[in-house]
Amino acid sequence: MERLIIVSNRLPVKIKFENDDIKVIPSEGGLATGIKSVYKNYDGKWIGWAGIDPETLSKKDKNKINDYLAEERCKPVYLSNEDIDNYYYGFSNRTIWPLFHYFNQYTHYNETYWESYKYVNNLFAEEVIKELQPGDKVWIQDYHLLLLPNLIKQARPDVDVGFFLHIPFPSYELFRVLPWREEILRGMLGADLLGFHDYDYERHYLSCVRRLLGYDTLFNEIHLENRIAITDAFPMGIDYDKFHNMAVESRQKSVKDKSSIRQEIEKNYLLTPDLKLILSIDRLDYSKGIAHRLYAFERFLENYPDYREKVSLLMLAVPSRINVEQYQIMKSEVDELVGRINGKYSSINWTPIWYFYRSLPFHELIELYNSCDIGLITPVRDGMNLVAKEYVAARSDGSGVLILSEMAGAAKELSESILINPNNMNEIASAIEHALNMPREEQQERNKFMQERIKRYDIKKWASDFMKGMANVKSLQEKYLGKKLTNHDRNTIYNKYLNADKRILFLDYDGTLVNYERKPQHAKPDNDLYSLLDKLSQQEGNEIVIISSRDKDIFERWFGHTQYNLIAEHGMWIKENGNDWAKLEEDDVNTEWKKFIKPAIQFYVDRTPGSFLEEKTFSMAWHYRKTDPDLGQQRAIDLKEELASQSANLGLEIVEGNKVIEIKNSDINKGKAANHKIKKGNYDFVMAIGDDWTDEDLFGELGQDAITMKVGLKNTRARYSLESFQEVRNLLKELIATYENKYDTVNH
Ligand code: GDG
Repeated sequence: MERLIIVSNRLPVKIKFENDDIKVIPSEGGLATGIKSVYKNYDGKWIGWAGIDPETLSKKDKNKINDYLAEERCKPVYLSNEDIDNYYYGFSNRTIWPLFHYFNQYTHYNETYWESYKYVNNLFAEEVIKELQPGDKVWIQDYHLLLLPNLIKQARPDVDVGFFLHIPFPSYELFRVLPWREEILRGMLGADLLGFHDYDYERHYLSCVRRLLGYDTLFNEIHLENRIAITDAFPMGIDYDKFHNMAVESRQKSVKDKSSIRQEIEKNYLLTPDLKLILSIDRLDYSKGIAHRLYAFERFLENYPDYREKVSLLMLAVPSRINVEQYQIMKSEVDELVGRINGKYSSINWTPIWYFYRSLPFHELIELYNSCDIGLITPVRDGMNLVAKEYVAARSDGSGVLILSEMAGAAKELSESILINPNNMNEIASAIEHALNMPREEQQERNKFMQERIKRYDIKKWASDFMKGMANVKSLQEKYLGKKLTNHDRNTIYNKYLNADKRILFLDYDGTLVNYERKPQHAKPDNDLYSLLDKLSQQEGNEIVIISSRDKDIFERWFGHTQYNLIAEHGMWIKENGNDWAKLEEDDVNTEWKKFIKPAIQFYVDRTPGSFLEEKTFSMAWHYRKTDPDLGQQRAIDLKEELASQSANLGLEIVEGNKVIEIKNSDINKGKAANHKIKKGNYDFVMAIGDDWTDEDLFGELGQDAITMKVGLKNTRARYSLESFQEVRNLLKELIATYENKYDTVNH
């Protein structure tokens, strides 16, 4: 059976010490339910922090805990108090959490936190790596472990890694302020599949990867040096049946079996029979907009005075991260606000806000969901917000109105709720009034749609969809990797090379022989390259042709002093064996079109900082490698369209290269130029290596007998693919060495 390793900050269990005994109680949480549902297809293990300080445990207790956890298929990572302070309360909850929720002003940039975060991610990696067996899958959860995917991938490239982020991923403008932004992005990129709740978070992540790391993306594919990673949106669901069925049950017995909260309310407050209840439940967290909600309720009481004494807000805030000062400040703020509003509006018969700062057992939560007329959920930013889904699921008779912030990921799926902007107090106040007056049939109609949707895409479906996503990535990767050169292929090529008398090697330049990244200085030939090409061209029977869309003058400067064959400008110019440059095409190639097209390209240069126009004798190119990647991409699409419409019937061709759009006469291309060479010789070894679209003509023209290779993981006509320009150089060096070895053997 396949194995699945889940990794999260906390294990889905609680460890309790009772009467000198230790108990391990499995969690009822949504994530645990989802994961358990996919476990039936896998042998699995869950690795995470056990929530316990190892210093307080005797060796015997520790062993006992490990054994109990093993029974639950869990393996603990032990973290010291200092780790928890710096990694958990520090980097996770004082840096990542606020920044990713757009609370830049609360974000701490602290080296000690960062060092601890790296250290703990490494600790997790060690534990995971110890567990791994060939063919395992690993699924990592959330923002505490952003570096873990890459730590695992580096150690075990054979293992499939998935990652799911439960909180938002912020926009580039915000993310880029993080001093460790590249490390974080690369850490996450170790995953083969990266899941987010929402397409917007996915889009932000892709944009950061493009802008900060310079990787190309094609829809949701990220093209890394040696692998494809995929991003996708998986909106997390809840265990619908559990919430709904329990609510149905609870309604049947609620009259006799009241929850502690209800008993407390009835004991302490006067309750009028027709009092309407608004429910709010969250962890006490600044992202949840709890103060906003209180101000909005106050505004409601102000704007609609007739509802005083007829409506109360029941607010449950679950204590959370109390070690972080921002949470303490917020608690005082909420306490004061509740006191002030109650002080202002309370009467003998009525308390506007009932506020409880604690967590409740599950059945009480259900009772509250089921019995309160309105669910009011107003986060200022929330990855998903499961409480909103739970409120709808637990409406056993389909009545009830959900008022939900647009800023919660859940808003996309719960569009039949009343959606509000949490910063707009008047809008929330009128939404409450609207909800109080909504006819029961309309409530049921709206909830019916939402319940159906939440039931269909529940937590089990979420987990199984993610696992399907992992399988799909694998087959996509295999498709790309299918062309990777194997050792067997290499040997075949070396043998063919050795046994041939007349060889020709067509080598594209940028991205094939040199790195074609953002820095232009990398494009110049270096000494290693000259020496490699010299050796290659000096081996008996060899002709090498550097074939490029580059301007001939640049090639003259770089290679004019050598004996290599050069083909420039897509095949317009040729220089053979150190002779002068000659035109490959007829003299009368028409270039009249250039004067019409140039202003159009110039217009794009002016509007796209970082881009430039390169004018060659027979073509014009718009380069956008150094522009903002998203802007460059967008402008490239627009320019292509514009050039296509302007150049219709002119016999021109628009070619999309690596961050360049080029327009040229359609009868000039690398394939035709190569053919010109091939015709002249009787070659028994033909090889062509290239990295972009313009090389596809070359591969097509040379046909099946030639050894064609594409650099990078892209769709291609070539027979093989190589990872990088470095791998090209290594392969050429191997060819030289194989030949030299044979030559030596023959002579000694
Ligand atoms: C993060 C993201 C994303 C709450 N009070 C009690 C209680 N709860 C349970 C709820 C719900 C869960 O806690 C809270 O989940 P949320 O999704 O609302 O919020 P976060 O804790 O911030 O979760 C969030 C989520 O991860 C999943 O990806 O949706 O955006 O911030 O399930 O029922 N449970 C019990 N007693 C309580 O008093 N038993």
